[in-house]
Parts: sequence; structure tokens; C-alpha cells
Amino acid sequence: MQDIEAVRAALRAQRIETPSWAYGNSGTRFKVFAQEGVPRDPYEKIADAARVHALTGVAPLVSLHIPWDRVDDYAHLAAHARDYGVRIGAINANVFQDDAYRLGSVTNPDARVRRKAVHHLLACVDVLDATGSRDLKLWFADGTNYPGQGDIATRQAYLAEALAEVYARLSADQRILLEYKLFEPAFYMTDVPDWGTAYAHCLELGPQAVVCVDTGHHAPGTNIEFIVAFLLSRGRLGAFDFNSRFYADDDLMVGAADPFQLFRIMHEVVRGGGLDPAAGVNFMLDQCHNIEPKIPAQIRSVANVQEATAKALLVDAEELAAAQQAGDVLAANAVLMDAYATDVRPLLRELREEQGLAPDPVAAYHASGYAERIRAERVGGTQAGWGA
Ligand SMILES: [Mn+2]
Repeated sequence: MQDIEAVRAALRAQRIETPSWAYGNSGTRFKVFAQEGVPRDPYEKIADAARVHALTGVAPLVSLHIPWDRVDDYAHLAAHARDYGVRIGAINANVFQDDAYRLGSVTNPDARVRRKAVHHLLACVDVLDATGSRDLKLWFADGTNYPGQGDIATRQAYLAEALAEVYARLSADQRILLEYKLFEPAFYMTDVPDWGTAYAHCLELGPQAVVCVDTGHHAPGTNIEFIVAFLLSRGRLGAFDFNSRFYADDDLMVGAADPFQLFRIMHEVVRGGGLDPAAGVNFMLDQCHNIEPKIPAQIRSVANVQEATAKALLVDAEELAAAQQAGDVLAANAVLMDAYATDVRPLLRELREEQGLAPDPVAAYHASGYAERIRAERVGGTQAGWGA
């Protein structure tokens, strides 16, 4: 039997970070659909993130994206976040939306473009300093569309060079989260396509470089829980970018496409001690809400992570180990499936009520009048969105 008090304590202690860009307008390469009440600046995005935290009690961090969230005074923005009861989380560097980056950023054949990209990454470390953030998240759109377009090995050397320069700039309490993605926007070769490449670069850099697993960035059928277990066991699982995919990088609400996969991932996290803050795993959402209302979609995503975590915590580790040791295939599988089949929603409702929260945070959001208020107040100005 699992110690239910330990399960409750772990769920109370879990922290989930939401991304500033989830509150702005987003879309596909075909269309961005604007929504009423969307934030006009990073201050309003933080207000929305704070609303998600106020209703869930477990989302006190918000990731920024630079330059989308560029402000003159980052310390002021961090103070604004604190006033709203949240903190600035990971700083996401954007080196993919400038014309100069057509052939890549840190792996561009032109040394001047590589310099420009590294300069931006170093400026993002300044943002870490100003906001007190720990993590610099690096995802590169770099790659090639055609065989022969670029030299793969040379580009790897450029990448290592850029990462080393940024790594050298980190303070002792700061980290690089290196994110990988199988393909897109490059369609032939991507410079950081998989966890192995990210892991190898992190090993070269040192202990403050860790891998970010974006759950949407794999080929269909990839065993993501294996990647999680491996990286965690080596102390290199730095973060998740949680989202969900059906076909490619769909950026849907986490757990929407495959809640069983999310459970399997969280099982490896729990089993490997990844819920312990000392393990340094940052549980972030990386999602875009193109057609659905944004704040309730974030709340739903937070709840989905909580549900998968609760089920993973309910796995009877002793019984599982005994069945595995005995070679009892069916019993071992049954231990996992029993936990997965448990309806943990009553437990989560109870935990929220114990913390003085409404048991159903989405319903509480709809009843709060916040959506009506931001629709009325946020009139005029330019809505935040991709490229804003
Ligand atoms: Mn991501």
C-alpha cells in the first residue's frame, strides 16, 4: 500500500511553470486568431499567469520569451510578478525571428550572424541576472532544408563554440536548458534533433547544462519515458516542456492526446526521484492555445499534470519491484495499470479545498468574472502574440 500522506505531500509540493506566450495570441503558419482580452504586454501576461496560480495553487512561476517579453527594466518586471504572487521562471532565448537567421543562428555559415546570435544569448543571461531566474532555455531553429546545403559537422562545431561561450557567462546558480526537436522549421537536417545530441553537448559543457524534454518534439512512437529515465539517472534532466501532439509539434494541452503517455513519463519521474526539488527538474508547460480560451486551457493543463503525477505517485513501488524481480510480467504490468485506472480527481479536489481553493479551478475561473473584466479593460493597444 502507498502512504497516502506522502502522496498528498508530494502533490502539495509540486510546482508547474506556465509560459508567458500561452496567454498571448498564437496560431499556425496559416492563421493567428485574435482573442478579446489578450494581454498587450508582459505585465498583463504575468497578471494572467498569476490568476492561474491563484486558482490552482501550484503554478507560481512564469517563463518569459525574449524578445517577445522585452521590457526596459527586468528587475521592475520581476517585482511586478512578486506583487502578483508569482516569480519569473525560465528565460527562453529567441534566435529564430530575425531575417539574419534565414540560414541559422549559432550555426550560420556567416561568422557575423553567429556573433549576433551569441550576443543575444548573452543578453538573455543578463535577464537571468536581473530577474533572479535560474534557467536559460535554448532552442535553436537551426538546420538545413536540403542535402548539401550545410556541413553537418562544421555546424556542430559552431554550436559547441556558441554554447561554451554562453556557459562560461553563467553564474554558479544558473543553468542552460538545452532543448531538442526532431524537425521543423528545418526539414532535412536539424542541428539539435534529439536528446542524444543535447545530452552530448551538455556533457561537454559541464554540470550546469541540462536537457529540456519537450514532449511534442519526438517522432511518433518514441518512448519518451525511456529518455526521461535515462537523463534523470544521469542528473541531466533539467526540465520538461509539457504539451501534447497528434502529428508533429502540435503544442496542444498536455495530456490531451495521450494521458497514458503522460502517466508513464511521470512514473519514471517519481521512480527516479525527479519530484524532489533537489533533482532540479523544472516542470514547465510549452503550449499555444490557438482556438481555445487561454487561461482556462492553462488551468486545465496544470490539472492534467497534477492528475498524471497523482496516478504515478499511487504506483505501489514495492509491489512493482517484487513482481519485476519475480519475472511476473502480468503482475508488474497490473501494478502500473491499477494506478493509472485510479480516479484521482476526488483526491485533487480535496487537496485544493484544504488549501482554501475551489475544488474545480476551471469552474472557479468562469465564475470569477476575470474573463469579462480583461475583455472590458484590455481595449486598445497591440495584443501580444507571435512576433510581438
Ligand atoms: Mn518547447
